[in-house]
Amino acid sequence: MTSILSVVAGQRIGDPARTVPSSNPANTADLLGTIGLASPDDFVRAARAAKAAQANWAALPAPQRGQVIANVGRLMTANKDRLAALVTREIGKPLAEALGEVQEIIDTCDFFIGEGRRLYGQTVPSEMPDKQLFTFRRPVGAVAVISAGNFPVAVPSWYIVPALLCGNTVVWKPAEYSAVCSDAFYEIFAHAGVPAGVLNVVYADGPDTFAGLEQSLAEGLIDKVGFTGSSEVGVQIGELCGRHLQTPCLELGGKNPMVVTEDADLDLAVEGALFSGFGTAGQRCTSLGTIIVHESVHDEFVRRFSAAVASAAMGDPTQDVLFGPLLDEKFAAGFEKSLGWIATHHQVIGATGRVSADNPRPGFVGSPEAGLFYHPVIVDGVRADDELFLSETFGPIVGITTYQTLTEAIALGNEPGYGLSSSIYTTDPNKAFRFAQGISAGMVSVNNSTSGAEAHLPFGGNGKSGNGSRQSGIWVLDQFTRWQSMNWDYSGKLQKAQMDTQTV
Ligand code: UN1
Repeated sequence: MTSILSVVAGQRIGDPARTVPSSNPANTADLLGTIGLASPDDFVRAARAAKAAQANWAALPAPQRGQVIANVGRLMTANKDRLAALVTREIGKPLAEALGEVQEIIDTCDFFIGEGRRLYGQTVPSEMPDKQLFTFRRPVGAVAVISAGNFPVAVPSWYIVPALLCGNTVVWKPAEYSAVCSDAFYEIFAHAGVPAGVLNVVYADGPDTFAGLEQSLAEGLIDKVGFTGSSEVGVQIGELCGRHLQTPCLELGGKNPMVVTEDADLDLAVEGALFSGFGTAGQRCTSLGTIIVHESVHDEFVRRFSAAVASAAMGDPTQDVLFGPLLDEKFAAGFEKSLGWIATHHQVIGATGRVSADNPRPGFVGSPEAGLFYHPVIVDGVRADDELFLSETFGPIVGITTYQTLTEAIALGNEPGYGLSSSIYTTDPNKAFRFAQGISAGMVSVNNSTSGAEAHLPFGGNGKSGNGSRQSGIWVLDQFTRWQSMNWDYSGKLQKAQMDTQTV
Protein backbone atom coordinates (compact mmCIF):
# COMPACT_ATOMS: atom_id res chain seq x y z
CA MET A 1 0.00 0.00 0.00
CA THR A 2 1.32 3.42 -0.96
CA SER A 3 1.45 6.48 1.24
CA ILE A 4 0.96 9.63 -0.80
CA LEU A 5 1.89 13.19 0.03
CA SER A 6 1.64 16.47 -1.86
CA VAL A 7 4.64 17.76 -3.84
CA VAL A 8 5.78 21.37 -3.52
CA ALA A 9 8.94 22.41 -5.37
CA GLY A 10 9.92 18.75 -5.62
CA GLN A 11 9.55 18.15 -1.86
CA ARG A 12 6.92 15.89 -0.32
CA ILE A 13 4.77 17.79 2.16
CA GLY A 14 1.49 17.33 4.05
CA ASP A 15 0.28 15.87 7.27
CA PRO A 16 0.92 12.11 7.31
CA ALA A 17 -1.32 11.92 10.38
CA ARG A 18 -4.35 13.45 8.63
CA THR A 19 -5.08 10.88 5.97
CA VAL A 20 -7.84 9.62 3.71
CA PRO A 21 -7.77 6.17 2.13
CA SER A 22 -8.12 5.33 -1.53
CA SER A 23 -9.67 1.95 -2.22
CA ASN A 24 -10.75 -0.13 -5.18
CA PRO A 25 -14.47 0.50 -5.82
CA ALA A 26 -14.83 -2.99 -7.33
CA ASN A 27 -13.56 -4.47 -4.06
CA THR A 28 -13.58 -1.95 -1.27
CA ALA A 29 -11.38 -4.19 0.91
CA ASP A 30 -8.54 -3.62 -1.58
CA LEU A 31 -6.83 -0.52 -0.21
CA LEU A 32 -4.47 1.16 -2.71
CA GLY A 33 -3.04 3.89 -0.56
CA THR A 34 -3.48 6.55 2.06
CA ILE A 35 -3.22 10.21 1.25
CA GLY A 36 -1.78 12.66 3.74
CA LEU A 37 -3.92 15.77 3.43
CA ALA A 38 -2.51 19.22 2.76
CA SER A 39 -3.63 22.39 4.54
CA PRO A 40 -4.64 25.77 3.05
CA ASP A 41 -1.12 26.97 3.91
CA ASP A 42 0.35 24.07 1.94
CA PHE A 43 -1.72 25.18 -1.05
CA VAL A 44 -0.34 28.70 -0.72
CA ARG A 45 3.21 27.30 -0.47
CA ALA A 46 2.59 25.39 -3.69
CA ALA A 47 1.30 28.55 -5.38
CA ARG A 48 4.36 30.44 -4.18
CA ALA A 49 6.65 27.70 -5.54
CA ALA A 50 4.83 27.77 -8.89
CA LYS A 51 5.09 31.55 -9.07
CA ALA A 52 8.81 31.48 -8.21
CA ALA A 53 9.56 28.84 -10.87
CA GLN A 54 7.61 30.49 -13.68
CA ALA A 55 10.10 33.01 -15.09
CA ASN A 56 12.85 30.41 -15.61
CA TRP A 57 10.45 27.91 -17.14
CA ALA A 58 9.07 30.55 -19.50
CA ALA A 59 12.62 31.54 -20.45
CA LEU A 60 13.19 28.06 -21.88
CA PRO A 61 12.41 28.35 -25.61
CA ALA A 62 8.99 26.91 -26.48
CA PRO A 63 10.45 24.19 -28.76
CA GLN A 64 12.51 22.98 -25.79
CA ARG A 65 9.44 22.95 -23.58
CA GLY A 66 7.91 20.90 -26.39
CA GLN A 67 10.77 18.42 -26.05
CA VAL A 68 9.93 17.97 -22.36
CA ILE A 69 6.33 17.28 -23.41
CA ALA A 70 7.70 14.77 -25.97
CA ASN A 71 9.49 13.00 -23.10
CA VAL A 72 6.22 12.92 -21.14
CA GLY A 73 4.49 11.33 -24.16
CA ARG A 74 7.26 8.71 -24.54
CA LEU A 75 7.13 7.81 -20.84
CA MET A 76 3.33 7.64 -20.93
CA THR A 77 3.61 5.20 -23.84
CA ALA A 78 6.17 3.10 -21.95
CA ASN A 79 3.95 3.10 -18.84
CA LYS A 80 0.60 2.81 -20.62
CA ASP A 81 -0.30 -0.67 -19.34
CA ARG A 82 0.82 0.03 -15.79
CA LEU A 83 -1.02 3.36 -15.56
CA ALA A 84 -4.19 1.96 -17.15
CA ALA A 85 -4.20 -0.98 -14.72
CA LEU A 86 -3.92 1.53 -11.87
CA VAL A 87 -6.85 3.57 -13.25
CA THR A 88 -8.95 0.40 -13.42
CA ARG A 89 -8.01 -0.61 -9.91
CA GLU A 90 -8.46 2.79 -8.29
CA ILE A 91 -11.64 4.08 -9.96
CA GLY A 92 -13.18 0.93 -11.50
CA LYS A 93 -13.04 2.04 -15.14
CA PRO A 94 -13.03 -0.98 -17.50
CA LEU A 95 -9.49 -1.71 -18.68
CA ALA A 96 -10.19 -0.99 -22.37
CA GLU A 97 -11.44 2.49 -21.41
CA ALA A 98 -8.52 3.02 -19.03
CA LEU A 99 -6.08 2.21 -21.85
CA GLY A 100 -7.99 4.71 -24.02
CA GLU A 101 -7.66 7.28 -21.26
CA VAL A 102 -3.87 6.95 -21.17
CA GLN A 103 -3.82 7.09 -24.97
CA GLU A 104 -5.66 10.43 -24.70
CA ILE A 105 -2.70 11.80 -22.73
CA ILE A 106 -0.29 10.55 -25.40
CA ASP A 107 -2.43 12.17 -28.13
CA THR A 108 -2.50 15.43 -26.19
CA CYS A 109 1.31 15.36 -25.88
CA ASP A 110 1.62 14.60 -29.62
CA PHE A 111 -0.48 17.63 -30.47
CA PHE A 112 1.35 20.08 -28.21
CA ILE A 113 4.89 18.97 -29.09
CA GLY A 114 4.25 20.60 -32.48
CA GLU A 115 2.70 23.67 -30.87
CA GLY A 116 6.07 24.27 -29.20
CA ARG A 117 7.39 25.12 -32.68
CA ARG A 118 4.38 27.30 -33.52
CA LEU A 119 2.75 29.34 -30.74
CA TYR A 120 2.18 31.78 -33.57
CA GLY A 121 1.72 35.50 -33.19
CA GLN A 122 0.81 37.85 -36.04
CA THR A 123 2.28 40.73 -38.00
CA VAL A 124 -0.33 43.45 -38.55
CA PRO A 125 -0.13 46.55 -40.79
CA SER A 126 -0.07 49.94 -39.11
CA GLU A 127 -2.19 53.00 -39.98
CA MET A 128 1.04 54.93 -40.24
CA PRO A 129 4.07 54.73 -42.52
CA ASP A 130 7.31 53.17 -41.30
CA LYS A 131 5.59 51.45 -38.44
CA GLN A 132 4.90 47.74 -37.89
CA LEU A 133 2.51 46.03 -35.47
CA PHE A 134 2.91 42.55 -33.96
CA THR A 135 1.11 40.24 -31.56
CA PHE A 136 2.68 37.71 -29.21
CA ARG A 137 1.24 35.00 -27.01
CA ARG A 138 2.59 35.38 -23.46
CA PRO A 139 2.11 32.81 -20.68
CA VAL A 140 -0.47 33.77 -18.05
CA GLY A 141 1.82 32.81 -15.11
CA ALA A 142 0.94 30.24 -12.44
CA VAL A 143 -2.11 28.09 -13.11
CA ALA A 144 -4.22 26.21 -10.52
CA VAL A 145 -5.79 23.03 -11.91
CA ILE A 146 -8.58 21.41 -9.91
CA SER A 147 -9.67 18.16 -11.51
CA ALA A 148 -12.16 15.35 -10.95
CA GLY A 149 -11.35 11.66 -10.57
CA ASN A 150 -13.57 10.13 -13.27
CA PHE A 151 -10.79 10.84 -15.77
CA PRO A 152 -7.97 10.88 -13.23
CA VAL A 153 -5.14 11.26 -15.75
CA ALA A 154 -6.50 12.27 -19.20
CA VAL A 155 -8.47 15.35 -18.15
CA PRO A 156 -5.62 16.77 -16.01
CA SER A 157 -3.35 16.38 -19.04
CA TRP A 158 -5.70 18.61 -21.05
CA TYR A 159 -4.77 21.43 -18.67
CA ILE A 160 -1.25 20.57 -17.57
CA VAL A 161 0.30 19.75 -20.96
CA PRO A 162 -0.74 22.96 -22.78
CA ALA A 163 -0.25 25.10 -19.67
CA LEU A 164 3.38 23.93 -19.37
CA LEU A 165 3.98 24.17 -23.11
CA CYS A 166 2.84 27.79 -23.06
CA GLY A 167 5.38 28.62 -20.35
CA ASN A 168 3.17 28.48 -17.27
CA THR A 169 3.74 26.63 -14.02
CA VAL A 170 1.04 24.60 -12.29
CA VAL A 171 -0.49 23.81 -8.91
CA TRP A 172 -2.60 20.71 -9.41
CA LYS A 173 -5.27 19.63 -6.96
CA PRO A 174 -6.46 16.15 -8.00
CA ALA A 175 -9.37 14.24 -6.45
CA GLU A 176 -8.32 12.33 -3.32
CA TYR A 177 -10.09 9.14 -4.43
CA SER A 178 -7.83 8.90 -7.50
CA ALA A 179 -4.62 10.06 -5.78
CA VAL A 180 -2.63 6.90 -6.50
CA CYS A 181 -3.16 7.51 -10.25
CA SER A 182 -2.29 11.20 -9.83
CA ASP A 183 0.92 10.34 -8.05
CA ALA A 184 1.99 7.96 -10.84
CA PHE A 185 1.10 10.67 -13.38
CA TYR A 186 3.16 13.26 -11.47
CA GLU A 187 6.18 10.94 -11.28
CA ILE A 188 6.12 10.55 -15.07
CA PHE A 189 6.22 14.33 -15.53
CA ALA A 190 9.08 14.61 -13.03
CA HIS A 191 11.07 11.85 -14.78
CA ALA A 192 10.41 13.49 -18.15
CA GLY A 193 12.34 16.55 -17.01
CA VAL A 194 9.68 18.94 -15.69
CA PRO A 195 11.75 20.91 -13.15
CA ALA A 196 10.89 21.12 -9.44
CA GLY A 197 8.32 23.84 -8.78
CA VAL A 198 7.00 23.82 -12.34
CA LEU A 199 4.40 21.17 -11.51
CA ASN A 200 3.21 21.00 -7.89
CA VAL A 201 0.55 18.66 -6.53
CA VAL A 202 -1.68 19.42 -3.55
CA TYR A 203 -4.01 16.87 -1.96
CA ALA A 204 -6.31 19.13 0.03
CA ASP A 205 -9.99 18.53 0.73
CA GLY A 206 -12.65 20.82 -0.77
CA PRO A 207 -12.85 23.51 1.95
CA ASP A 208 -9.06 23.65 2.40
CA THR A 209 -8.58 23.94 -1.36
CA PHE A 210 -10.97 26.88 -1.45
CA ALA A 211 -9.24 28.55 1.48
CA GLY A 212 -5.80 28.03 -0.07
CA LEU A 213 -6.95 29.20 -3.48
CA GLU A 214 -8.61 32.30 -2.06
CA GLN A 215 -5.45 33.25 -0.21
CA SER A 216 -3.28 32.56 -3.28
CA LEU A 217 -5.52 34.70 -5.48
CA ALA A 218 -5.48 37.49 -2.91
CA GLU A 219 -1.66 37.39 -2.83
CA GLY A 220 -1.47 37.42 -6.64
CA LEU A 221 0.16 33.99 -6.75
CA ILE A 222 -2.34 32.32 -9.12
CA ASP A 223 -3.12 33.84 -12.51
CA LYS A 224 -5.55 31.33 -13.94
CA VAL A 225 -7.79 28.58 -12.56
CA GLY A 226 -8.86 25.52 -14.53
CA PHE A 227 -11.63 23.42 -13.01
CA THR A 228 -13.40 20.24 -14.10
CA GLY A 229 -16.24 19.13 -11.84
CA SER A 230 -19.82 19.84 -10.88
CA SER A 231 -21.73 22.93 -11.95
CA GLU A 232 -22.37 23.82 -8.29
CA VAL A 233 -18.68 23.95 -7.43
CA GLY A 234 -18.00 25.67 -10.77
CA VAL A 235 -20.23 28.55 -9.69
CA GLN A 236 -18.25 28.91 -6.44
CA ILE A 237 -14.93 28.87 -8.33
CA GLY A 238 -16.33 31.41 -10.81
CA GLU A 239 -17.40 33.74 -7.98
CA LEU A 240 -14.05 33.45 -6.25
CA CYS A 241 -12.10 34.13 -9.45
CA GLY A 242 -14.44 36.98 -10.40
CA ARG A 243 -13.60 38.79 -7.18
CA HIS A 244 -9.99 38.82 -8.38
CA LEU A 245 -10.92 39.83 -11.95
CA GLN A 246 -10.04 36.42 -13.29
CA THR A 247 -11.89 34.28 -15.79
CA PRO A 248 -11.44 30.60 -14.97
CA CYS A 249 -11.58 27.77 -17.47
CA LEU A 250 -14.65 25.83 -16.29
CA GLU A 251 -15.66 22.39 -17.59
CA LEU A 252 -18.76 21.42 -15.67
CA GLY A 253 -21.65 18.96 -15.74
CA GLY A 254 -23.97 17.93 -18.53
CA LYS A 255 -27.44 16.59 -19.19
CA ASN A 256 -26.62 15.47 -22.66
CA PRO A 257 -29.51 14.65 -25.00
CA MET A 258 -29.66 12.13 -27.82
CA VAL A 259 -32.37 12.60 -30.46
CA VAL A 260 -33.47 9.50 -32.40
CA THR A 261 -35.43 10.52 -35.50
CA GLU A 262 -38.11 8.49 -37.30
CA ASP A 263 -35.63 7.65 -40.10
CA ALA A 264 -32.72 6.65 -37.81
CA ASP A 265 -30.89 3.34 -38.05
CA LEU A 266 -32.33 2.01 -34.78
CA ASP A 267 -29.67 -0.65 -34.18
CA LEU A 268 -26.95 1.97 -34.53
CA ALA A 269 -28.87 4.30 -32.20
CA VAL A 270 -29.24 1.52 -29.62
CA GLU A 271 -25.52 0.82 -29.73
CA GLY A 272 -24.76 4.53 -29.33
CA ALA A 273 -27.23 4.94 -26.46
CA LEU A 274 -25.85 1.88 -24.68
CA PHE A 275 -22.30 3.22 -24.68
CA SER A 276 -23.22 6.89 -24.10
CA GLY A 277 -25.58 6.08 -21.24
CA PHE A 278 -23.93 3.18 -19.48
CA GLY A 279 -20.28 3.22 -20.57
CA THR A 280 -18.07 4.43 -17.67
CA ALA A 281 -21.20 3.71 -15.55
CA GLY A 282 -22.64 6.99 -16.82
CA GLN A 283 -19.92 8.87 -14.96
CA ARG A 284 -18.66 11.15 -17.71
CA CYS A 285 -19.62 14.77 -18.05
CA THR A 286 -20.47 13.76 -21.63
CA SER A 287 -22.65 10.77 -20.63
CA LEU A 288 -26.10 10.50 -22.12
CA GLY A 289 -28.89 11.95 -19.96
CA THR A 290 -32.12 11.68 -21.95
CA ILE A 291 -33.04 9.95 -25.19
CA ILE A 292 -35.57 12.03 -27.12
CA VAL A 293 -37.10 9.57 -29.55
CA HIS A 294 -39.64 10.22 -32.30
CA GLU A 295 -43.01 8.89 -31.16
CA SER A 296 -43.40 6.70 -34.25
CA VAL A 297 -40.31 4.62 -33.39
CA HIS A 298 -40.50 4.87 -29.60
CA ASP A 299 -41.87 1.39 -28.87
CA GLU A 300 -39.47 -0.39 -31.18
CA PHE A 301 -36.50 1.62 -29.91
CA VAL A 302 -37.36 0.90 -26.27
CA ARG A 303 -37.78 -2.80 -27.02
CA ARG A 304 -34.36 -3.08 -28.66
CA PHE A 305 -32.63 -0.77 -26.15
CA SER A 306 -33.99 -2.66 -23.12
CA ALA A 307 -32.86 -5.98 -24.63
CA ALA A 308 -29.38 -4.59 -25.30
CA VAL A 309 -29.05 -3.23 -21.74
CA ALA A 310 -30.34 -6.48 -20.22
CA SER A 311 -27.75 -8.56 -22.03
CA ALA A 312 -24.79 -6.21 -21.49
CA ALA A 313 -22.04 -7.51 -19.22
CA MET A 314 -21.25 -5.44 -16.16
CA GLY A 315 -19.06 -6.07 -13.15
CA ASP A 316 -15.35 -6.72 -12.72
CA PRO A 317 -13.66 -3.87 -14.65
CA THR A 318 -10.55 -5.96 -15.36
CA GLN A 319 -12.80 -8.06 -17.63
CA ASP A 320 -14.49 -7.18 -20.93
CA VAL A 321 -17.52 -5.38 -19.46
CA LEU A 322 -19.66 -2.43 -20.48
CA PHE A 323 -19.28 -0.85 -17.07
CA GLY A 324 -17.94 -1.48 -13.59
CA PRO A 325 -18.62 0.10 -10.20
CA LEU A 326 -19.27 3.73 -9.29
CA LEU A 327 -16.21 5.82 -8.45
CA ASP A 328 -16.43 5.85 -4.66
CA GLU A 329 -18.88 5.93 -1.75
CA LYS A 330 -19.58 9.64 -2.20
CA PHE A 331 -20.63 9.13 -5.81
CA ALA A 332 -22.65 6.05 -4.87
CA ALA A 333 -24.53 8.14 -2.28
CA GLY A 334 -25.15 10.87 -4.88
CA PHE A 335 -26.47 8.32 -7.33
CA GLU A 336 -28.83 6.86 -4.68
CA LYS A 337 -30.31 10.37 -4.49
CA SER A 338 -30.97 10.35 -8.25
CA LEU A 339 -32.62 6.96 -7.94
CA GLY A 340 -34.96 8.59 -5.44
CA TRP A 341 -36.16 10.94 -8.21
CA ILE A 342 -37.86 8.09 -10.02
CA ALA A 343 -41.45 9.01 -9.25
CA THR A 344 -44.31 6.56 -9.52
CA HIS A 345 -45.56 7.86 -12.87
CA HIS A 346 -42.36 6.68 -14.56
CA GLN A 347 -41.99 3.34 -16.17
CA VAL A 348 -38.74 1.91 -14.82
CA ILE A 349 -37.31 -0.85 -16.97
CA GLY A 350 -35.18 -3.36 -15.03
CA ALA A 351 -34.11 -3.56 -11.40
CA THR A 352 -32.68 -0.54 -9.57
CA GLY A 353 -30.22 -0.02 -6.73
CA ARG A 354 -27.02 -1.72 -5.55
CA VAL A 355 -26.24 -5.11 -7.02
CA SER A 356 -26.20 -7.64 -4.18
CA ALA A 357 -27.05 -11.24 -3.42
CA ASP A 358 -30.63 -10.10 -2.69
CA ASN A 359 -30.75 -7.92 -5.80
CA PRO A 360 -28.70 -9.89 -8.33
CA ARG A 361 -28.23 -9.27 -12.00
CA PRO A 362 -27.90 -12.00 -14.61
CA GLY A 363 -24.59 -11.84 -16.44
CA PHE A 364 -22.82 -10.07 -13.60
CA VAL A 365 -19.05 -10.67 -13.53
CA GLY A 366 -17.25 -10.28 -10.22
CA SER A 367 -18.27 -9.93 -6.62
CA PRO A 368 -21.20 -7.56 -6.06
CA GLU A 369 -21.02 -7.67 -2.26
CA ALA A 370 -17.51 -6.29 -2.32
CA GLY A 371 -18.03 -3.34 -4.67
CA LEU A 372 -20.05 -0.26 -5.55
CA PHE A 373 -22.00 -1.92 -8.37
CA TYR A 374 -25.37 -0.61 -9.52
CA HIS A 375 -28.01 -1.87 -11.91
CA PRO A 376 -28.41 -0.01 -15.19
CA VAL A 377 -31.74 1.83 -15.09
CA ILE A 378 -33.91 2.94 -18.00
CA VAL A 379 -36.75 5.30 -17.13
CA ASP A 380 -39.36 5.70 -19.83
CA GLY A 381 -41.85 8.56 -19.96
CA VAL A 382 -39.77 11.25 -18.26
CA ARG A 383 -41.40 14.68 -18.42
CA ALA A 384 -39.78 18.06 -18.97
CA ASP A 385 -40.43 19.10 -15.36
CA ASP A 386 -38.99 15.95 -13.77
CA GLU A 387 -35.87 16.27 -11.66
CA LEU A 388 -34.52 13.31 -13.62
CA PHE A 389 -34.99 15.21 -16.89
CA LEU A 390 -33.45 18.41 -15.58
CA SER A 391 -30.50 17.32 -13.41
CA GLU A 392 -27.26 15.49 -13.95
CA THR A 393 -27.22 12.02 -12.32
CA PHE A 394 -23.61 10.86 -12.83
CA GLY A 395 -24.53 7.18 -12.77
CA PRO A 396 -26.01 4.39 -14.91
CA ILE A 397 -29.47 5.83 -15.52
CA VAL A 398 -31.00 6.97 -18.81
CA GLY A 399 -34.35 8.70 -19.31
CA ILE A 400 -36.52 8.43 -22.40
CA THR A 401 -39.11 10.86 -23.72
CA THR A 402 -40.86 11.31 -27.07
CA TYR A 403 -41.30 14.14 -29.58
CA GLN A 404 -43.32 14.89 -32.70
CA THR A 405 -41.39 17.65 -34.51
CA LEU A 406 -37.65 18.28 -34.65
CA THR A 407 -38.22 21.80 -33.28
CA GLU A 408 -39.83 20.22 -30.24
CA ALA A 409 -36.94 17.72 -29.88
CA ILE A 410 -34.38 20.56 -29.95
CA ALA A 411 -36.36 22.53 -27.34
CA LEU A 412 -36.46 19.44 -25.09
CA GLY A 413 -32.71 18.98 -25.53
CA ASN A 414 -32.08 22.60 -24.49
CA GLU A 415 -34.56 22.60 -21.59
CA PRO A 416 -32.25 21.46 -18.74
CA GLY A 417 -29.98 24.46 -19.40
CA TYR A 418 -26.71 22.57 -19.63
CA GLY A 419 -24.97 22.51 -23.01
CA LEU A 420 -21.95 20.25 -23.12
CA SER A 421 -22.54 17.41 -25.57
CA SER A 422 -25.45 16.21 -27.71
CA SER A 423 -26.20 13.64 -30.36
CA ILE A 424 -28.65 12.95 -33.15
CA TYR A 425 -29.25 9.64 -34.87
CA THR A 426 -30.73 10.25 -38.31
CA THR A 427 -30.23 9.29 -41.95
CA ASP A 428 -31.44 12.74 -43.05
CA PRO A 429 -28.56 15.27 -43.31
CA ASN A 430 -31.01 18.18 -43.20
CA LYS A 431 -32.21 17.09 -39.77
CA ALA A 432 -28.60 16.73 -38.58
CA PHE A 433 -27.71 20.30 -39.59
CA ARG A 434 -30.95 21.74 -38.21
CA PHE A 435 -30.27 19.96 -34.91
CA ALA A 436 -26.69 21.23 -34.72
CA GLN A 437 -27.88 24.77 -35.41
CA GLY A 438 -30.61 24.69 -32.77
CA ILE A 439 -29.05 22.77 -29.92
CA SER A 440 -27.08 24.91 -27.48
CA ALA A 441 -24.17 22.53 -26.98
CA GLY A 442 -20.41 22.82 -27.30
CA MET A 443 -20.33 19.42 -28.99
CA VAL A 444 -22.69 17.71 -31.42
CA SER A 445 -22.39 14.10 -32.61
CA VAL A 446 -24.18 12.80 -35.67
CA ASN A 447 -24.80 9.06 -35.55
CA ASN A 448 -22.36 8.69 -32.69
CA SER A 449 -22.12 8.68 -28.92
CA THR A 450 -22.49 11.85 -26.82
CA SER A 451 -19.20 10.86 -25.16
CA GLY A 452 -15.79 10.24 -26.66
CA ALA A 453 -14.64 13.67 -27.84
CA GLU A 454 -11.24 13.58 -29.55
CA ALA A 455 -8.24 15.29 -28.00
CA HIS A 456 -7.65 17.91 -30.73
CA LEU A 457 -11.15 19.41 -31.09
CA PRO A 458 -12.52 22.16 -28.86
CA PHE A 459 -14.04 20.64 -25.72
CA GLY A 460 -16.40 22.61 -23.52
CA GLY A 461 -19.95 23.67 -22.95
CA ASN A 462 -22.56 26.38 -22.74
CA GLY A 463 -25.02 27.29 -20.00
CA LYS A 464 -24.56 25.29 -16.80
CA SER A 465 -21.81 23.23 -18.48
CA GLY A 466 -19.24 26.00 -18.32
CA ASN A 467 -18.46 29.63 -18.96
CA GLY A 468 -17.81 29.30 -22.67
CA SER A 469 -14.18 28.30 -22.27
CA ARG A 470 -12.84 25.60 -24.57
CA GLN A 471 -10.08 23.09 -23.97
CA SER A 472 -8.00 20.94 -26.31
CA GLY A 473 -6.38 21.63 -29.65
CA ILE A 474 -5.31 25.15 -30.54
CA TRP A 475 -8.37 26.58 -28.77
CA VAL A 476 -6.95 25.97 -25.30
CA LEU A 477 -4.00 28.26 -26.09
CA ASP A 478 -6.34 31.17 -25.39
CA GLN A 479 -6.73 29.86 -21.82
CA PHE A 480 -3.04 29.63 -21.08
CA THR A 481 -1.65 32.61 -22.96
CA ARG A 482 -2.58 36.27 -23.13
CA TRP A 483 -2.15 38.36 -26.21
CA GLN A 484 0.41 41.11 -26.10
CA SER A 485 0.53 43.68 -28.90
CA MET A 486 3.62 45.61 -29.95
CA ASN A 487 3.91 48.66 -32.14
CA TRP A 488 7.32 49.42 -33.56
CA ASP A 489 7.98 52.77 -35.14
CA TYR A 490 11.02 53.07 -37.40
CA SER A 491 10.12 56.47 -38.93
CA GLY A 492 12.51 58.32 -36.65
CA LYS A 493 9.82 60.76 -35.50
CA LEU A 494 6.88 60.71 -33.10
CA GLN A 495 3.87 59.57 -35.13
CA LYS A 496 0.70 60.15 -33.13
CA ALA A 497 -2.19 57.74 -33.44
CA GLN A 498 -5.84 58.92 -33.33
CA MET A 499 -4.96 62.41 -34.59
CA ASP A 500 -6.96 64.07 -37.37
CA THR A 501 -3.73 64.97 -39.16
CA GLN A 502 -3.10 61.26 -39.69
CA THR A 503 -6.22 60.68 -41.77
CA VAL A 504 -5.80 60.60 -45.54
C1 UN1 B 1 -15.22 14.23 -18.51
O1 UN1 B 1 -16.03 13.36 -18.22
O2 UN1 B 1 -14.90 15.12 -17.69
O3 UN1 B 1 -15.57 13.08 -24.42
C2 UN1 B 1 -14.48 14.29 -19.80
C3 UN1 B 1 -15.39 12.24 -23.53
C4 UN1 B 1 -14.00 12.14 -22.93
C5 UN1 B 1 -13.80 13.17 -21.88
C6 UN1 B 1 -14.84 13.24 -20.81
N1 UN1 B 1 -13.02 12.28 -23.99
O4 UN1 B 1 -16.27 11.52 -23.13
